[in-house]
Amino acid sequence: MLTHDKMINMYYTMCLIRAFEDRVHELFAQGKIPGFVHLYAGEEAVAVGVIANLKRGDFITSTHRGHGHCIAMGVDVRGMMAELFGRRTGTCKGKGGSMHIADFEKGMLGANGIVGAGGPLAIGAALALKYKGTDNVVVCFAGDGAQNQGAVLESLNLAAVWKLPVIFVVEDNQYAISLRSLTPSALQPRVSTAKSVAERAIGFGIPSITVDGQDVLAVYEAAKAAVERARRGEGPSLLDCKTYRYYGHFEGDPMVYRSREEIEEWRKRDPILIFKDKLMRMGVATEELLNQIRTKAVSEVEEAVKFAEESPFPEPSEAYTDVFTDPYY
Ligand SMILES: Cc1ncc(C[n+]2csc(CCOP(=O)(O)OP(=O)(O)O)c2C)c(N)n1
Ligand SMILES: [Mg+2]
Repeated sequence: MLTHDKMINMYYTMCLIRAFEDRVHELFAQGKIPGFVHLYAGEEAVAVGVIANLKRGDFITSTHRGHGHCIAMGVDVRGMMAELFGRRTGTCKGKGGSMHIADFEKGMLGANGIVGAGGPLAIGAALALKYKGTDNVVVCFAGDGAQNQGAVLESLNLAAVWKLPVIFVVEDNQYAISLRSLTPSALQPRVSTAKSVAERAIGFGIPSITVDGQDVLAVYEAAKAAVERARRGEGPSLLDCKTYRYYGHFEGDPMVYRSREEIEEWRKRDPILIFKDKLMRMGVATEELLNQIRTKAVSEVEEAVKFAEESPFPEPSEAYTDVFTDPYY
């Protein structure tokens, strides 16, 4: 059972992710953030609902849209913002940027610019945990588009064969850049003839479930069963979470492939508003308290922006430290 404190905490984390992403959207438009940025706003319930089931020693692998996963794992938002700004105080000393934030101490094995690359990393980590004989688990977050990458399909197969403690979490936001991927549509056969990723998982011998990705409590419950199964040593599961991203594929995306009406429709089922309504109806918190929590999240992000802007850039003499490319190659 979720305690009231834990639910309030989950609400705060969702608000913190939203505040972070909304602010980054503005900062990017102002030209303050270099590189590519993919925002998670709209998908908060997935990261928070799943990660609320994790404990110390568990790991996650992430995607190019990884800020929400980082924040839900407890990565410091000041370091994250500084990382986006390319500053020395960033989580990865300003050298990774949005798509390469990793914080091993927190169990966050890294955002990843390579679509589907989290699959092999997750099963590698899970194999290590199994060897060590712990009851820790690994969550592999990946998009709907990533589900058709060979590396992900091989990871599903190996995870099932080796009975690894992995939870595959599909963030089906319906688009892979501008292509409608697995969601049934006139274009569906261009990508896969399977009706859904959940259905396809059965073929690998992996139990799966389709989840309302806008309802954090539904995600929490589905993930709880999958995490418990993995901790018992019974192997992997897959959660197919239906969700939606509010901003473009990347910041700067003209979004010609979807309508304003479609976005408005999804915003009506906003995960933070749905949770807020539930918390009030369940008597967990008053509207006043929930509004204060949201304001607190916004100020935490403001502090992070200040911290980032006041932080120095890395020294040029450190350009080749902590990076894995050969400067002479
Ligand atoms: C191996 C690889 N192929 C292609 C790309 C280019 N790319 C970046 S994001 C993306 C779409 C990913 O879609 P999805 O997995 O649904 O994630 P979403 O962006 O919707 O969160 C593609 C094709 C890449 N980064 N890596
Ligand atoms: Mg997608």
